[in-house]
Amino acid sequence: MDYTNQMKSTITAWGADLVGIADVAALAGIKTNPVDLLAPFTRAVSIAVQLPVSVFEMISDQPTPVYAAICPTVNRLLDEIAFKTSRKLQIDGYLSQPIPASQTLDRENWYAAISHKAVARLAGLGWQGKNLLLITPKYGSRVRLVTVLTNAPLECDGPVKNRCGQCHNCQEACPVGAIKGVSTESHYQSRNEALHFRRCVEKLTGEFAKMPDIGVPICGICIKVCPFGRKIKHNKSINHT
Ligand code: B12
Repeated sequence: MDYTNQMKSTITAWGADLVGIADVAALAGIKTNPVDLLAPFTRAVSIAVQLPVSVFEMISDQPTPVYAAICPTVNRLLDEIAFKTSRKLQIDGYLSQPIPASQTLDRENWYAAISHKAVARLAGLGWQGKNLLLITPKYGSRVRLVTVLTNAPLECDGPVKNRCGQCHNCQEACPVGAIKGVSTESHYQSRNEALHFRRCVEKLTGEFAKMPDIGVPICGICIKVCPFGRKIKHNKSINHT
């Protein structure tokens, strides 16, 4: 097996559901903190972990305590996988840097070190949907993401086609009408092109995060109603009588 596939199967064995490689050159122009974050690197490894479908099915018009508890658990798993990935790349002789799964560096404008969604899209994990999130063909947006930057000579994957089509489920379901319903073939030029961004931020930070047993700015409604990844296979041999 070549080095890229070896790395991908090792990362999968550590608990990742999806792994792809983005060419850092394709990220030219993206906002990063610090501005020269990408300078020493040529590749970005994008890693996704799926959340249980049932967690989203329990959400109606607000996030649930179960969802609030699971998000940090998945972030911890992602951070651990990213750390181990980075460590292995370093042992193999390459530079590497994990970017935390969920760390906001600018709380006024809501920016992290780099957008995991942008990396994931260029690594072929999915497309940027009308809900502004990464939508994967298999799990929809029911995944959380992490990124590892490296200069290892990994083989790159490429973006996949946007499959939102005429679906407007997320736009119709958003409790504050934040989703504009605009399609993109690649990615939005600004968050405001896809969202009434402040409406989303205010609902999540001003209301949902202040609810008892929630405490974090989460929602989950535009994830739940997305048709991608919603179906699960039932084991027909199980007798429920
Ligand atoms: C701050 C933050 C928030 C803020 C601001 C959200 C926002 N839209 O920026 C708040 C608190 C509101 C929030 C809300 C949510 N968040 Co949030 N959030 C983050 C965080 C920590 C940073 C995001 C950031 O820096 N955005 C910067 C903007 C500019 O990036 P962007 O949204 O991707 O959009 C631009 C780029 O993608 C760019 N782009 C895309 N491709 C390319 C390519 C090139 C070459 C260039 C130049 C640009 C480019 O174009 C877009 C417009 O400029 C990330 C973790 C991370 N490091 O990515 C999680 C993250 C984005 N959040 C996540 C989630 C799930 C949510 C929520 C659903 C809440 C929840 N858990 O229920 C909502 C969804 C809101 C929505 N519909 O967008 C997940 C998304 C997973 C997925 N499947 O896509 C992430 C990745 C966390 C994770 N580790 O998984 N979040």
